[in-house]
Amino acid sequence: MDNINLVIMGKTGSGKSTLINAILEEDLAPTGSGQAVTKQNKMYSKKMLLPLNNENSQSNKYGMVGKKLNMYDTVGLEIDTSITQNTLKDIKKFIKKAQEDERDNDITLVWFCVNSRSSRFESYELELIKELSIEYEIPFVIVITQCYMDEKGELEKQIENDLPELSVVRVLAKEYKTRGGVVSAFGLQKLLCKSVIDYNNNKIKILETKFLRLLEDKQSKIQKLKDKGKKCVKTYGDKAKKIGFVPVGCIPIVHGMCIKMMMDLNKIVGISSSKRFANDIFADAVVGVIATPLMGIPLLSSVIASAYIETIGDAYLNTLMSVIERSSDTELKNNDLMSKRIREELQKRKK
Ligand SMILES: Nc1nc2c(ncn2[C@@H]2O[C@H](COP(=O)(O)OP(=O)(O)OP(=O)(O)O)[C@@H](O)[C@H]2O)c(=O)[nH]1
Ligand SMILES: [Mg+2]
Repeated sequence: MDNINLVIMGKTGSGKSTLINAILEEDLAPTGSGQAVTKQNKMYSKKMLLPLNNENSQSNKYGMVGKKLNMYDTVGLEIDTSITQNTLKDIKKFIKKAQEDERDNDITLVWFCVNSRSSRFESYELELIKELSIEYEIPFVIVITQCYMDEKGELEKQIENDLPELSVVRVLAKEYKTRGGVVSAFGLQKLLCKSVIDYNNNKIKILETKFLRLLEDKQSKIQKLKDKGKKCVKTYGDKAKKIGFVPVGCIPIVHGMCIKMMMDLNKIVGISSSKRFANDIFADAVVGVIATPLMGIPLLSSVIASAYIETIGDAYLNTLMSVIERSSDTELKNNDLMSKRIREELQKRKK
């Protein structure tokens, strides 16, 4: 028997408990309008036969495969309340536990309910979905609930636009009586099929999104470091401009500034370096990266001194950036490894 672990989340009154009762074909979860009805997260389980390989199958309402449906009904979300914080803590615990206990054919996913008549899809809902799906690598299906009309509304279009990697399914969990007649429930079977049959595809999509997000994060982090590094180099260059005429005897002072600048650059990118290391890499940088080492020729003016410092700074910053770009987060924390890579990179640039 496979377990299907479903977390049902969404704003208060979106129809979470009604949906659970409709799927389990039993009034297990209390429902109602007005104030929040579900006051505690609660799991409802039932063994069911589900025809999960053909969503149009008419042979049996839910088909032929034996599944245990564990449906976790949760307290309605509200913006910035301590109740919602506790609800989320519980939900995270539930997801983690379900994922740890998963056997080969078990699946764990979230149905996020949004009332079709909501005026908008809130930004906190969007952020929450993104955060949870990425952190737990868990597929979400967005369930547009209480759909009395079977046509795509603005809300649904907005959600599809905001979350293109997720499935969106429209449902009416319980028939709706109007003066004009009765609108029959619809969409439940499609919801189950989308959740189970598309599970692997959806999981892959989440992993892809996570990977792209990590890549973007890394790139923007690198860009920030680069900007900070450039500022640092510029500061040292400006400092040199202020020292006025630079006689030959002052070259050690200029070199001292370069070494200090390189130590600062290391610090900016999170590498702690000893003065000795900075001295060594400075030698590498001067001999290797700058085509004509200025050591031998007199520094005639502060403008040249400043250009000299900035050239070394830029070259060293580029070296640091290329080392960081190809190092993982764990590697970045290993100071010895980073020092080794910086030296190797400088040697490579020398050739
Ligand atoms: N006819 C009909 N009514 C629905 C449907 N879904 C929800 N409702 C009504 O909407 C109200 C709220 O539904 P609930 O299922 O209690 O909503 P909930 O999300 O569990 O709400 P909380 O527990 O308060 O967070 C109830 O009066 C339901 O009868 C539906 O598919 N059809
Ligand atoms: Mg409820």
